[in-house]
Amino acid sequence: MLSVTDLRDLSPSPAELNALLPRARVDLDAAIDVVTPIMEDVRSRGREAIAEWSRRFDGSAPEELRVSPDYLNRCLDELDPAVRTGLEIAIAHNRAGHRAQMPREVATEIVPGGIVRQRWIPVRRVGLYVPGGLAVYPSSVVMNVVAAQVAGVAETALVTPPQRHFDGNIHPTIAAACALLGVDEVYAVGGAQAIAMLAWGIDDGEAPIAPVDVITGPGNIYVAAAKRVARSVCGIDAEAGTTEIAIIADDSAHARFVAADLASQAEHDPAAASVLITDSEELAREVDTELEAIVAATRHSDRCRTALGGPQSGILLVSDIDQAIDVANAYAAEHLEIHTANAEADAARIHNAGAIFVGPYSPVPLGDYVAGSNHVLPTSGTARYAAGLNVMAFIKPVQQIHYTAEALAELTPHLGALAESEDLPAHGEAARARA
Ligand code: HSO
Ligand code: ZN
Repeated sequence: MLSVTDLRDLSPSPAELNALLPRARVDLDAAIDVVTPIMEDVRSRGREAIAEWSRRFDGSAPEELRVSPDYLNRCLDELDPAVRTGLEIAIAHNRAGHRAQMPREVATEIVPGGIVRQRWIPVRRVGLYVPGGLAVYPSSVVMNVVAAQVAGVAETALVTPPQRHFDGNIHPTIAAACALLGVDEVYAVGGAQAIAMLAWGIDDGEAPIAPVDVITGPGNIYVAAAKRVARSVCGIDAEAGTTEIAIIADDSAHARFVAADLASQAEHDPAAASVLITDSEELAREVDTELEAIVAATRHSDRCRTALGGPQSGILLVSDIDQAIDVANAYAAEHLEIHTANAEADAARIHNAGAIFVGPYSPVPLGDYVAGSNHVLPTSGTARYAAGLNVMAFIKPVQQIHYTAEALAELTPHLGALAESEDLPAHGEAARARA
């Protein structure tokens, strides 16, 4: 089912290796051309434009853009108790995981009486995008909202597409998750029109919607493109595109576990990428056989088969685990699992991955829901420089400077010399004025 690329006798340069790796090519520039006029339209015509674009792309538009608190609460009341418990556990675990990310404020006495304080200030208002396409992700509500709440964000506006099957309202499980998390500013709008609404706000006479400081959340290529456009007026998180899983496995790995995890992410999208990097031909064969069985029996069989058979998926045969690690670092997967005899030590050598899952009992779906880690992660190789969603997306490091008269006086001659060297005498005078 998976195609095989043999890298064993090759010692490719970084560029050659990159060309050999299975990777979907995404044309974000073309998507930017599509979303720009939509966003301009929303910016100038507000609600009316949103309703028109929603009808066109989502097949329905809600009567009221803002979801009523009544609907949110009713959906929580009617939520399957098992799902409610799952969400509650996900929320509690994510709170713990994200609290650990919060940096501490530190005051450093640079010179006697001269203090630089490193503060971390949350942005005031954020917009969170929750997709509602092929699959509906209440878990993404948890991932976005908990990170923002732990960071100390004051206002959260959440957007998610209207659903035709629910009379243009948002998906009931997403609504219930919002209610559970105490998010009551929720809008039934998706796509580029939602991103435009968040970025520029709406002020057309009816209840105004304020622009946000930061937009986060995963979405399709048009949402990603819209976030790039919005970046001119607000902050955005890293781009999370179509899901990817890469697994490093040696002959100690359990083929069924490996196959099950490859299939799990293939289920997201026919364009999802599942990549096995192994030095064991036997394991490669076993995994492929297991995959056949898993895919034949699973509910989204067609989707999985397309994803696993696509050029973005495959098996990479390597000579040893050292090469496997080099290949994984070059690929920079959104999710990387390590099923090797020395999994923890091998994990320490990974420097490019959105999130690293160590050992046979840490599958990606654990991280998707209840591990306490965030599942909004950088894709398409961007894990080389970008991080998954975390509290840092919502807080700004700000330095606060506080010197005494004596501390300033000590440094005034040095400041003056530097100011003179830059031909900025008024800078030196500002310091000397206090002498
Ligand atoms: N694996 C997806 C997240 C997700 N999985 C949501 C299930 N629900 C991207 O990290
Ligand atoms: Zn997933």
